[in-house]
Amino acid sequence: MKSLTLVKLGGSVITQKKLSPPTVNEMAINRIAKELRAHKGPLIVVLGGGAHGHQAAHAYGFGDSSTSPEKLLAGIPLIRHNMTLLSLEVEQALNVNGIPSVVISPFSSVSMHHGVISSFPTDIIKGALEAHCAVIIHGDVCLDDVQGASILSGDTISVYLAKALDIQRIFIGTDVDGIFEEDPRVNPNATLISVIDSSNKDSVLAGTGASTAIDVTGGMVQKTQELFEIANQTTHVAIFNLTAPGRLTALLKGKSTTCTRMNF
Ligand code: IP8
Repeated sequence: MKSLTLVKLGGSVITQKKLSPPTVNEMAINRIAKELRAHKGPLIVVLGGGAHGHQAAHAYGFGDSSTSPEKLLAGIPLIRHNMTLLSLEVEQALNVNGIPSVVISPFSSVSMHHGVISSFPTDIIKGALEAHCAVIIHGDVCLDDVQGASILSGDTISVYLAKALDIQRIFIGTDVDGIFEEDPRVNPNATLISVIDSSNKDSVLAGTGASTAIDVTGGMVQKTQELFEIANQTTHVAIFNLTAPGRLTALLKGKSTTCTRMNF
């Protein structure tokens, strides 16, 4: 599919990650919807969990290997409810801003085995894109034949779809400028790495710190590692600050902006 682009909206940008009960960041969602208009082709928007996903997941013991399957299963309704609310807010903002879009929820079709995707049909996603709808997919809780239920993160979805579909550009929106030599929340003078390639890949992984807010899906190291798997000559990957207005627009228009690009 020509110029298929995937944009991940980090949960810490589209929700108020430290507020409980979970609250969406309406201003950010509306601005992002306007920026997404800069893209003129098929579009997949992947949502991270933020307050809507991670607080409930944490409360039900996801991310802790000693939690019983019964407790994990009991968390399904609340996590699903919160993620559905978040996805509908984004869907509404996109539709209001002239981007016809539909939500496709992983829970209805994805199966997991010990925290890893065992089945993720993509026919409906392809069909919706061919019908000229932008597809919104959110991080979710899914049934798992070993542990009862598992969290499927937005980054894992992005990596899976990059391998399953012919995605040309993947833009991962976070609340920092990209990947730094050290955790910028700990050291505000940390240096931004503008390009990661085979020469600095290992030292980058050694330096990426864990996310500071509650994050049951592994923080920055796991996310960075997953992205390394998909960056290649046909799939362009960039990690950028989605809280900074205009950077998403610049990336979508192929212009230079502050970010970390992966070149392998
Ligand atoms: O914020 C997590 O997705 P992520 C999704 O991309 C849930 O790690 C439901 C916690």
